[in-house]
Amino acid sequence: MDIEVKMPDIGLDKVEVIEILVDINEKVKLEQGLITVEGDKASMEIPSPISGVVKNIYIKIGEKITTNSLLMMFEVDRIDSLSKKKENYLENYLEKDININFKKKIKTDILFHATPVIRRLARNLNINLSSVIPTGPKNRILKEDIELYQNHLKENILEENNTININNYNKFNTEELELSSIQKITGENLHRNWTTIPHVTQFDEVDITVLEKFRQKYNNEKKIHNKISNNITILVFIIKVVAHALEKFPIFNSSFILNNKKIILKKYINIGFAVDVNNDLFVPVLKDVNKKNIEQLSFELQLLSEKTRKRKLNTSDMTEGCFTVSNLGGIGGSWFSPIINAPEIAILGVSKSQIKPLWNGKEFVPSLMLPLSLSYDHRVINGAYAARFITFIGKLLSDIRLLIM
Ligand code: CAO
Repeated sequence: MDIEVKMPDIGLDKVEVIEILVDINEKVKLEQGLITVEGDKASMEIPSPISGVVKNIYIKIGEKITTNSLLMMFEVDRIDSLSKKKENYLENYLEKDININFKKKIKTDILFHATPVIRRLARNLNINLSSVIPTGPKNRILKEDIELYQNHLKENILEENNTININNYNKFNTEELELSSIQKITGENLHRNWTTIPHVTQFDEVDITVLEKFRQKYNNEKKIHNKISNNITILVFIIKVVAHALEKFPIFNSSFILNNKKIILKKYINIGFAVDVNNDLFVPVLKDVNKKNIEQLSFELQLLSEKTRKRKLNTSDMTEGCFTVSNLGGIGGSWFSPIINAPEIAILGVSKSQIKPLWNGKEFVPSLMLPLSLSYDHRVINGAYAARFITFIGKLLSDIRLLIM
């Protein structure tokens, strides 16, 4: 059966055909773009009201057309009986009257502005532009909007797949556990950060033999004089050294503002440290680390750790961080890639130190080596800057006297 496809009423008197999106003999799906027309203020794609094969095209690029201009002849041999929606479209079309719903559909489709390049991109990616949220001037859809929508689609597919997997599990020999509210929040943040920030992780191993000897000697002497005092842990030295490195490499002490592509440099140095409390992850923040000595920092770290374990942190304890240190060394494991805690732009992962043979030019010397993993936002930090930053941290941890230089 042959069906004429005419120009629907899109609320404009005359529009120019700027693109013909299908060819003769092409099989076209319902709502697939047929032509792009341009009015005074915007260009828009006219979707097909039916599925079928294009038999003839009656318009040319550059031609001015109006409502009801004959666009194409379609050969329609079969209506997809599974799709009620498609049947409605066709029935209404056969009555030679453009259905109200179809009109509405066209109206919503043209509420956006998009250049032909963007329309072509959307078509190639099989994306319906009416679903994309425009962020450009005058509601224009930008390439970034399409990319964002594509990511959103991927996430939905992933979520759907996960749902299917859960339903596939046999409830008799498995158990379903609810995620805690903290896990849900941190999970969403981690997922967003992991999928939106281009992470690079730079690894290094640092000789802390001398520092560890000093730390143990200092702690032992303290215990002799003051029995109730707590150990200063290696983490405190790492945090202090990181603060010094942030002063020397200020780009690491910044936030990246995506919308206007700006970097906000911070003039304070607050460092968060990851704390695990029964699988809930918290990041309390030590404030003004550069202005405090190791003893003060150790005291505050213990106080904040205690508060975290008792789940008594308040908002100010967890905000205004500039950089995060995640130390799994007290537990074990060798290397890991930490996820950046946005809007920060880098995070330092620390793993368990181990004695390893280190060549000093003459012989192998048993040395206490601390594994570091620095993940950074590659939009802001380049590899050379990151390598210098982690090398600087390594130097300071190998010889803590450099802190006072
Ligand atoms: N390598 C070797 N030893 C390490 C170490 C490392 N990387 N890090 C800590 N240690 C040592 C400490 O120096 C301390 O030794 P001493 O008893 O000789 O003083 C010992 O391990 C215990 O340290 P600690 O873990 O009690 O204290 P801390 O200051 O290192 O850390 C806190 C405090 C709160 C961060 C920690 O208890 C904690 O919760 N760690 C888990 C962090 C976490 O969950 N990260 C995951 C985030 S991502 O999911």
